[in-house]
Amino acid sequence: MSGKSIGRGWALAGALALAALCGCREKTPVLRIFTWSDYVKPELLERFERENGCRIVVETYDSNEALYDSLAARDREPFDLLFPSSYMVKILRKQGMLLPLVADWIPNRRNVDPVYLEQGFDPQMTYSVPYAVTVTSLGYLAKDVPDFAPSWAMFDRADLRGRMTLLADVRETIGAALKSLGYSLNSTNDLELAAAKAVVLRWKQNAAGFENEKYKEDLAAGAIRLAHGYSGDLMMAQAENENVRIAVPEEGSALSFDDMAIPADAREIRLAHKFIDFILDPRVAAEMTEYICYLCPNEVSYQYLSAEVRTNPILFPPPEVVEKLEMIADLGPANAKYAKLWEEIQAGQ
Ligand code: SPD
Repeated sequence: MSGKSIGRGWALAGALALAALCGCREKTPVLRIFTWSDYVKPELLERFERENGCRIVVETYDSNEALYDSLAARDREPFDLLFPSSYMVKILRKQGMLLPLVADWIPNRRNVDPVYLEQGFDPQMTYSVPYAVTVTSLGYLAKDVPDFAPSWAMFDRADLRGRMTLLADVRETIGAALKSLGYSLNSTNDLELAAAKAVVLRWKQNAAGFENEKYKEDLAAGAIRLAHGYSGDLMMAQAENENVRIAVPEEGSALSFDDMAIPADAREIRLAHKFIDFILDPRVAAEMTEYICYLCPNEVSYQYLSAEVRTNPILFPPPEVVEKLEMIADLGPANAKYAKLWEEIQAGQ
């Protein structure tokens, strides 16, 4: 056999392998989603896979900053859809890490609740669409925490020493300390931030630690008695243990929207838009709200929610609570102040 025909043979084999690979990709596209844990109903993912002839792979992160670090890391498989909080959407967008959305591919965007859109940072939904709402709260065991008060001061209680956790979330926990002192959770004032750091260090001495995911199991199991937590996670703990109660601190707390956004290096851009549109279908949004215990702010979906969910004051907080909530904002260059404080807090300085 001549060298020429060996070359042709290899070329043919290569072409066939490529065709098989391409054919395979065409047959079963893979949508890679990067999101928070317990944040999608598996049956809805399966339905989307069936209806769109695709496969979904979900990977999770436990904070906006962890999401940012993963995206910034080189040598990783690109994701097709992300769920950052609005302030992180702004940061990613400024750094060219997101794609603008194609509005015509998301007809269900008309269902998004305008009340929430107006409070967000992307009311035209140019780069992001709201997915779910978090009201950061305190979860506690009613029978084991005597004289509970809806206040950040609970983290100073000596009788709860070692039985409480704080969120391992820079903006949430420094924000809680700022609120406890009567300041904005978006403060960039150095004196206010120094005072907040002192509060977090004091709380740290009294708490079991900083925790972003396991606290819901620990609370439900009675391993801790009080948790600083994301509302839906605390509601999941409540579903496991009816002794769990949830309260929003009277000094005020954080309101966050986690949004859907497509990273700049996404491969399945059309499919990611289809998924966003699927989530914005009112019946899908209602089913998702019921499962994840966070409100999907889809106005048309509210009629499909159970009465229990529709009247839940954590999912639909009354005006007196809403007025005490503050959205976590992107602070531009001052974000670095928070990162530095957080490092110092972790190091116990
Ligand atoms: N298990 C899902 C947790 C998502 C909560 N949202 C985080 C908001 C951060 N400010």
